[in-house]
Amino acid sequence: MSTALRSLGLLNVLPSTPAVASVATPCIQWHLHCFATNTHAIFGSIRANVKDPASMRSQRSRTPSHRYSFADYARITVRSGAGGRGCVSYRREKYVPRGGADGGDGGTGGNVRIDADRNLHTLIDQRYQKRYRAENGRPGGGKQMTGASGRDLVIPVPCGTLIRDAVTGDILADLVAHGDSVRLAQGGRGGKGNAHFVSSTHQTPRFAQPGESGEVRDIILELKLLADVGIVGLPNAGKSTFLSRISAARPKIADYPFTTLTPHLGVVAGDDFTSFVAADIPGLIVGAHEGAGLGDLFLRHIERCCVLLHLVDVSEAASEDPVTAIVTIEKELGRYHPALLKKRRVIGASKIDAMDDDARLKELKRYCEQEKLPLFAISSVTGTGVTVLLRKLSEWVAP
Ligand SMILES: Nc1nc2c(ncn2[C@@H]2O[C@H](COP(=O)(O)OP(=O)(O)O)[C@@H](O)[C@H]2O)c(=O)[nH]1
Ligand SMILES: [Mg+2]
Repeated sequence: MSTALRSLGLLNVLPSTPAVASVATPCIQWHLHCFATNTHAIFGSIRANVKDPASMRSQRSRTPSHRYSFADYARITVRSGAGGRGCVSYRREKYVPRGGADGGDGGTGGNVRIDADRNLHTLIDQRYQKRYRAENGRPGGGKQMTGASGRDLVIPVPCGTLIRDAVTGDILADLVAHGDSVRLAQGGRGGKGNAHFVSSTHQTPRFAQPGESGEVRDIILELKLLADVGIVGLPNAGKSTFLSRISAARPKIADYPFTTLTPHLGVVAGDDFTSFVAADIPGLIVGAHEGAGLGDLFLRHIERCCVLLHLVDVSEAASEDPVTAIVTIEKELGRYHPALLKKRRVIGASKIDAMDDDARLKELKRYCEQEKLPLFAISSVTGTGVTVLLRKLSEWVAP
């Protein structure tokens, strides 16, 4: 995905500075520039108020509630530093009569950057700090001294964070690997000092430019976990038990629905297969796409998975028969995003140790043959069929 975005040039996207007429004097150029920037801002905000139904829908369905402890979404405002103002000053020195203008330029404002950091795992910091501001440039000084530039502000986020413009909904960057970085707001330019405006007919200019103001942007950060295999299924299908069997992850497990309230990642390593990362995605029930239960908020985490492991309880204790359970979940996946159904999907018939007879399993087999879905019968408690399934998953996720 990130490669696709990179090839489209979506990384390091910054608004361009409006062109200024080259015939104007530097001072007029400056005012023209300010006018152009303001006009740009006014028309930008008018455009932003035009409601696009598609983007509205996607915004609404993805706006999470803060009820969940897992911080995978944040809306922040970033502001780059303003440029320092130029200085008005004149050279005064012994034996140098009429020393002339020597006001220096203001320093450039700091940029705001977002960097992917492999040591972070959630967007918890951005849940508490909503406003970020880079340092302003310092004003210029006499003796043609340029002001110091403002320091850049770097906001570290976990790998797998997608950055959107909060107003337009456009994707600005997808920071997948450690060290990926995007500049979101460029610091304002420093104003020119009066030394710049000296000419043969105007030898003592008594003005200098003010610094350019910084950019302000509203940004949405969405964390999409970087897992190879996404484990989905109805509550109590045995997803968390399976993840804790195959990895060191310890999600909460119990025989009531919604035991697990946040996604969990686990690294699956074996002697005879390549290791991969699996994610337990909780909360899918009928109507999840409309917000039932935990809603479909966590489905964003399987958008990057290459394989979906769909677990279904085939024991007698299951509340639904396996085929109905599969159809329910597939409908929810399709409603969230049809592309999810184009991913490679595997059905895992779980809890086979608790089966009294294999009627349900046979029915499921028929359905899977008809739909051409691979089926694996497993038990996370006894370990039956688990290694075979893991080897197959590892084969599919291997690059
Ligand atoms: N007998 C048996 N019980 C299981 C198995 N896997 C999970 N369970 C039980 O099923 C219940 C729900 O499991 P859990 O992993 O929390 O399901 P989740 O909601 O899909 O994460 C728990 O009481 C587990 O002990 C299994 O393979 N065999
Ligand atoms: Mg669970």
